[in-house]
Amino acid sequence: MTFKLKKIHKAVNWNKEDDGFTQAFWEQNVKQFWLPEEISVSKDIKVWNELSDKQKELYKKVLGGLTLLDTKQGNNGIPSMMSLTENLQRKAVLSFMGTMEEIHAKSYSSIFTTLLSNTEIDELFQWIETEETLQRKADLILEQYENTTNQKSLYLSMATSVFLESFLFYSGFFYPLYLAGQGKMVASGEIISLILRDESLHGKYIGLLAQEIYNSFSDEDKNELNDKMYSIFDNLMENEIDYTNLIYKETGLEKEVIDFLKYNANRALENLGFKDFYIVDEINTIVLNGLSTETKTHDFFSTKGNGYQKGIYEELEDEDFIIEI
Ligand code: MN3
Ligand code: MN3
Repeated sequence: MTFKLKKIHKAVNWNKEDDGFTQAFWEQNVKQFWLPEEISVSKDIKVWNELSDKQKELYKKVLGGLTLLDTKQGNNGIPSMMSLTENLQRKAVLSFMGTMEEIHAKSYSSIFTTLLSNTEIDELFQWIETEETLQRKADLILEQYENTTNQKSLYLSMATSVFLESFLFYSGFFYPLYLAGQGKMVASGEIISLILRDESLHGKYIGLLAQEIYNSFSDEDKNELNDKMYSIFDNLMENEIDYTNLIYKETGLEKEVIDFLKYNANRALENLGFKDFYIVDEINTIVLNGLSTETKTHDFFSTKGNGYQKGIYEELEDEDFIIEI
């Protein structure tokens, strides 16, 4: 029987480097692997019970919003980018990141199940589905992810992904970092730190892939992509400010959260190879300390350590990411 092959099927070959950075990112991603089951959120129950109703409400909402974003990133964002990525090592790195998105999404549920009643959890998931600014955020992101059909739209999906991971998440990260920095909700804060450490790596990697695609275009195409990219950026920021003003209402923290968003929006643009867009004068120092992705040695007598360690974990340095593409 003769069998005519439609095309040649290739296998991923890790024995050679396809580019100067993907294997390093694979290794770093794998080293950072963690599971929520390894952090005992029950340590937070006592503090949780001492928080005011308003504080609890805000905490639940920021985690609810983050759950939606991680769900979309795992189910839509990563698959859309993988679908048009030809290189097999790069596909593997993206796939690993996608798995981590599902772990992030699940880790919020491990916090909910420890701290909330079933009714409260149901109400929260109901809130996620009905809060307009949150739904609109998902809409804006999915509009791009679901239209990834060629290299230009792949570039814009990667830019959207970097905005999501390096910028939009931070309206949610702010409050857990703010409380953990004051010794409150420290175990949950540790989960947030681990997620943040992952997102920081994802934003850098996808930023590099995006820059490579961008550089393959003519000046005319680059101008067109710039306009579209900044338009996505503006729409996301406008909505994010509305979302922040809504959930942080009457906390007195609104301005600080928006400054923090702007600071991280600049970092997202940097990942894509663009200059800062905002001038940000001051960031809440408690929260800024929490941004440090280094794993500190756990100090059992204080609440400062985020000491989760698995295997060998080396601190990421900015120099690790000076990569010529
Ligand atoms: Mn994530
Ligand atoms: Mn991510």
